[in-house]
Amino acid sequence: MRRFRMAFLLPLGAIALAATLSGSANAATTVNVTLWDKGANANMATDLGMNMSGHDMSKATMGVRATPAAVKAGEVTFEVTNNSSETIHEMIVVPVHDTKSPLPYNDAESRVNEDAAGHLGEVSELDPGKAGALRLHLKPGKYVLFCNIPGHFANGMWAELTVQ
Ligand SMILES: [Cu+2]
Repeated sequence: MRRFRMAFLLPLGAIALAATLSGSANAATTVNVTLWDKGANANMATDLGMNMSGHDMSKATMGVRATPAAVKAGEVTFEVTNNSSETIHEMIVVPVHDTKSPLPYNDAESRVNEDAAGHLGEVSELDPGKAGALRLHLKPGKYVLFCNIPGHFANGMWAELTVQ
């Protein structure tokens, strides 16, 4: 009798575990994104975009903070808040095809070339204090979240996201 019960219970346990795992895989994933700056009079760096020549991110006077920095593949919701008191910011999502190369950049406009970079979606031009959301279906890989108001990306306004 005892042997029978054990044999019967083990598969049930396995089914329960499988249900739990698939439940967590389907759970909504949210990335909280904060767009920040040190005020409209702060210095603007011109070389702090991802894989540009500058590397001292402590000089960035604006930025993108994304938590968590790594999420599971699938549906991902970005909840984006512009924490600036006076400057419009936005968040654009593109895939990173080469972790060592800069994004395609238009020097004359001081902006990333969004189409060439593979624009996946954005929360466009949030006024100071405003919030918006974006939902994307993301495959495993590296992505970058950045602001493409002229000059902002090169001033350090970007963050990486890993999708596993
Ligand atoms: Cu910005």
